[in-house]
Amino acid sequence: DGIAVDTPDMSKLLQQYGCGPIRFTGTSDALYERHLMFDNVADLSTLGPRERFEAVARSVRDVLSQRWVLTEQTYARQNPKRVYYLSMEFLVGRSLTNNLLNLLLDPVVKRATADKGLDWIAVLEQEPDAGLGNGGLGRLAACFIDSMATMQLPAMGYGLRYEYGIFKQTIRDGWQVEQPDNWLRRPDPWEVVRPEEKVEVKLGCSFEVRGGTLGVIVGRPSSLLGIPYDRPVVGYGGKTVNTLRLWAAAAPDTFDFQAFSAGDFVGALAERLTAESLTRVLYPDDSTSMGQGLRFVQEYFLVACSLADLVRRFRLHNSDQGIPNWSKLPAKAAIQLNDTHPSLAVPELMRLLLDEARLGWDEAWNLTRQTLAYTNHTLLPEALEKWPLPWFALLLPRHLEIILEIDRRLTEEVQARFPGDDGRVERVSLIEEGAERKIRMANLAIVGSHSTNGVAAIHSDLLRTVTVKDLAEMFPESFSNKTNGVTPRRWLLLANPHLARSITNAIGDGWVTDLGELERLKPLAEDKGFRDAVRTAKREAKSRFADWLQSTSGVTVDPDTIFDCQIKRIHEYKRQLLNALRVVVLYNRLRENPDLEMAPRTFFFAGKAAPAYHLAKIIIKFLNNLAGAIDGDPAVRGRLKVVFLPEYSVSLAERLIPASDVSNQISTAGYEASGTSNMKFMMNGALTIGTRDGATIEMAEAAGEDNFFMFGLTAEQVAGSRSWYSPHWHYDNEPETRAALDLIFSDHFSRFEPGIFEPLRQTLLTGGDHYMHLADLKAYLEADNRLLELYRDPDEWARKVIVNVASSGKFSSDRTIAEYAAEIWDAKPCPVP
Ligand code: B1H
Repeated sequence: DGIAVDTPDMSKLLQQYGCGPIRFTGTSDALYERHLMFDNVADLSTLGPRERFEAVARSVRDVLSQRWVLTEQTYARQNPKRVYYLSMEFLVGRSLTNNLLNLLLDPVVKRATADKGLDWIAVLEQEPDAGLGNGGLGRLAACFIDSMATMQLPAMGYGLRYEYGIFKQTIRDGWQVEQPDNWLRRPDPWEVVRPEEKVEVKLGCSFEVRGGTLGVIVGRPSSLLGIPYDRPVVGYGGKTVNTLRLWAAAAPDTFDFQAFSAGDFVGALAERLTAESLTRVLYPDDSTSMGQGLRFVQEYFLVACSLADLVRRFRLHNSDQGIPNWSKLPAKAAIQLNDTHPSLAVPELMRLLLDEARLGWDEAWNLTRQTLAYTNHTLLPEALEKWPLPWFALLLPRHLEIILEIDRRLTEEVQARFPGDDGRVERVSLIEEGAERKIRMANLAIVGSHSTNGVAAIHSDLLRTVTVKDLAEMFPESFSNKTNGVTPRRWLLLANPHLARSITNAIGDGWVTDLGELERLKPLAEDKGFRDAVRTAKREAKSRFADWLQSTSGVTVDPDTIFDCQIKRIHEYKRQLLNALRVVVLYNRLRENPDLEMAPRTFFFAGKAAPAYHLAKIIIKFLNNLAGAIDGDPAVRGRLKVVFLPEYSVSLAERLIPASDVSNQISTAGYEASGTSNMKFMMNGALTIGTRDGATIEMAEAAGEDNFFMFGLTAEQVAGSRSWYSPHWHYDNEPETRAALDLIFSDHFSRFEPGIFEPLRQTLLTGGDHYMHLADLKAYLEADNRLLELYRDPDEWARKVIVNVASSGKFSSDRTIAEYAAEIWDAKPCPVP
């Protein structure tokens, strides 16, 4: 009667979750029915899919909650070394299907929903994406916490509970329009607020937000409260349930209405709202730092709340008669800084150890360095954070003192080790001199930690040998590489059920937690049955995607065409324009020679532009106009189609990547630190056409260059030819390049908006083009030809697909986390009984 427990496996599982035999649905005291009734207090017949989603999600949370509590109890009892991952972004996406999958409960719920006649898809669609990040950096943090829970590491993510995540993108007349993402409008069923674990954050002045900028009231110290909102992070198999703790800002309960406002009660309440607005919204910039004061305070708030919280936990478990044993801190806590965004952790931890623990400088400094570790995610100069020194003076005067003392000692050390090398002193200094003095946050993070890592081999090399060469020479033992990875649970098992089933049928399901097992698929490239299974899975994913697109947007795509994708933030260095030029060349070829034999293709683009990044928005407009013009041209109908998919998100990526045949990874070599969508495509059986950049280099190495479509200048060639590179040479000497540009500048794609694409001329041609698009266009087209050639032989194509999938094992975030745990954190699993 609706009792979900009828197999020994299932009852064992529910015992593991501490639930015993529970009723998930079907009776009046089953979890789902109770939530539906008592959370809504309404006539059940009036409740819609949203209420049903909440009831299902709450039921799932009920099932995992005892395991969640037991996980924390186990850590408290065992007192292992804990890992803390500090990040301004966690791009989690949806949680319901992921949690069900990781709890191994999806069969139960499938049956229960069938019993109840629930429209499961409609229920799932009710969950908004938790869009608490911009792109790769935020999604990496989400993959990492999944891997850490799966590997039973005693780990915790710390971030901010933005009320508004990354903006919603709509396209109007081809232009990007931003809409606020009010994802918490409806109560979130996963989070648990823990007001009793609030922390206080002190600031050297008061501040107010007016028109989006931060106004400072000097000389009036203030304080804020950080309220923790916890989200469960379920490891695969449901053994470990870790915590993602997100901080929300609030005004202190003791808020002094009298002293502050002299009777202005309403004004005082408005000030309270100011405090709460600190965590209102995520900054929508990727790979660039906008240098906003509000962002600066957000970053400090994350650091101050998280360190206060973890130091409190440390004291609780490592004190003797009330006296904390501070020397144990590095043996009990590893703090990983996700880029420099939380790098104020260096002076904040120093402050806690100096002023609160009352340690001497040297001891505090050693403990700080041994506890902290820093990951760099980009070499783009515009992304390297530098905060004006006067802001420190106003908001964080004590931190400024500490930073200046760190800098004084650093300078002494440089002078002692490299006497007379004033240039070096200037370059490693934490302070950038100039009209306005600034603190270099990357230098601070490197000096104040024992570990600095890049996110792919080429990136770590460039970081060490070019970007921060002098610091790497001073602290060579600090530097290492940790190539990124992605979680195979969400990105293969959940996103691509058909391919996942084919793989499991062939080699068993060990790959889910040990992706290296995929290697065993290699010989099956020669197995016709497996090739057919892989082809069928791809075809299935493509028609699923086509159906979804049709039903949600009315756009028709043909699953029998090649699906060729570039989906990522819009940025000049990622070179969506290079891809667009390729499409224009192909379009010209077909216009000139209608009988040309060319496999029909659908080109998908998706991605958001930072709202203030003007050129990126023009690129979006161009892609949309390109799509429109090609659609309207009968000469290429059925042979070439371009689709710009609005609102790129985790959920959209989960739909599109499994359906893709071709993955474009075409950044200017030396600019994409790693990339992570490249790995998701590879696992899902797409072939990659790409430049030798980021982790794509290591992917090609793993699969063998024969199975990859690499082209273009290397990072060395880019650096070596920058001074003499001339886009005009390519325009003058390459007929197809010229014809493509001429077509664009003839307003062929802007017939009713003449001249709007003039800025593209400036970028690609007359402005010298920092990202050297034209230098790689010819090689791109040649690689594209090789790809099309291969496509004519479906068996060969399938072989290469299989070799790619089989070679993608290295790119599991489990492997990445194993390396962090062994080489940076010295952290061990702490299994929950
Ligand atoms: C990456 C960022 C980033 N690198 C500043 N840097 C931000 C910088 O809000 N901000 O101020 C936000 C994000 N993001 C990406 O990190 C790299 O471009 C990718 O190549 C890499 O794969 C990813 C994860 O390491």
